[in-house]
Amino acid sequence: MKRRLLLATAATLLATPAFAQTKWDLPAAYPATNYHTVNLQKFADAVKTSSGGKLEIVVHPGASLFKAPEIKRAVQTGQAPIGEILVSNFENEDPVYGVDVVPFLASSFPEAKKLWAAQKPVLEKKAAAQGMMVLFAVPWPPQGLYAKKEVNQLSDMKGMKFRAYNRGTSRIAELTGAQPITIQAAELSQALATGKVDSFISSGATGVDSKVWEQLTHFYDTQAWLPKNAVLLNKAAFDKLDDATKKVVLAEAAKAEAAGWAEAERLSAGFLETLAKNGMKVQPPSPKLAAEYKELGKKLTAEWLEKAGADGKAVVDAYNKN
Ligand code: PCA
Repeated sequence: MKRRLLLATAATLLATPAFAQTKWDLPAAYPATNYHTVNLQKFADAVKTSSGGKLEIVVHPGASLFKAPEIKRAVQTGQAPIGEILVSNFENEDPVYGVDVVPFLASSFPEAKKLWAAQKPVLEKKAAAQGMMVLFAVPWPPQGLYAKKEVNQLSDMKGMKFRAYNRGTSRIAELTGAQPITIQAAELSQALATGKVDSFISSGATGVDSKVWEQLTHFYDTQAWLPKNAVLLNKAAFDKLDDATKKVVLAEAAKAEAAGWAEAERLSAGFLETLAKNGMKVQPPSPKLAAEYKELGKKLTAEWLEKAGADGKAVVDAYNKN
């Protein structure tokens, strides 16, 4: 009996591959076709190949594994070893997460990149304190205003049912007399279709993902900020990898960051063309709307700086220095 057991154990050992294979589930909140998700998939494929199959990352798009606001906690607690978050979703936890949604602080791709360089050390410190690492970040295109009617000045937003994705976008609704309703991108189409919301601020990418032309008519290209997605990694999960695989993860993360930024910028104008092709009026804001929005931006910047304390000041100072 004992002998048979021993033989069985030996057989199992022989059947095990020479290396330990690790599988990581990666929850993501945006559609499989979105360039963020495509970039994650390429990262996963590259890690698998470069690690010789030792590490497999399985991307779960569309908030199918965890809803967007739950992903950070899932990675922190190790329920998911790795996950993609919208950084500014966590402004409620700490205002410093909201820096890339401060209107007009960084409103072009080069400025957003500068802001990322300034923001990264602070985010890395926060992540480390929660047992996580920041692997890489990729921006969304500049944020504009979607509506179902003309908006020539901020007061035209009064009474709108405004979809917000975080604290900063809710605050814009509050200050303009619109009604903020927080809804993540995965539920946006549904909220538009049922009339729960009739306006929002986001990128052309999310407008295309959500086929907003089915309900909305106007897009104002206000280019107010470029929020970012970041990929977080549970540090204990990382520590379990062998040294060679750790190197692969970090090297492929750096490549994914560079590729993601390039792709966001490359696709940006095309999203607005798609909105226009589908019948939306895509236009720059009127001088009045632009001027009022800039003023609102100043107010929001001051508010944010006050809330974000020393960490916030450090990010903005580092940003202005470069
Ligand atoms: N799309 C995401 C975040 C920013 C963006 O452009 C959204 O609207 O939820």
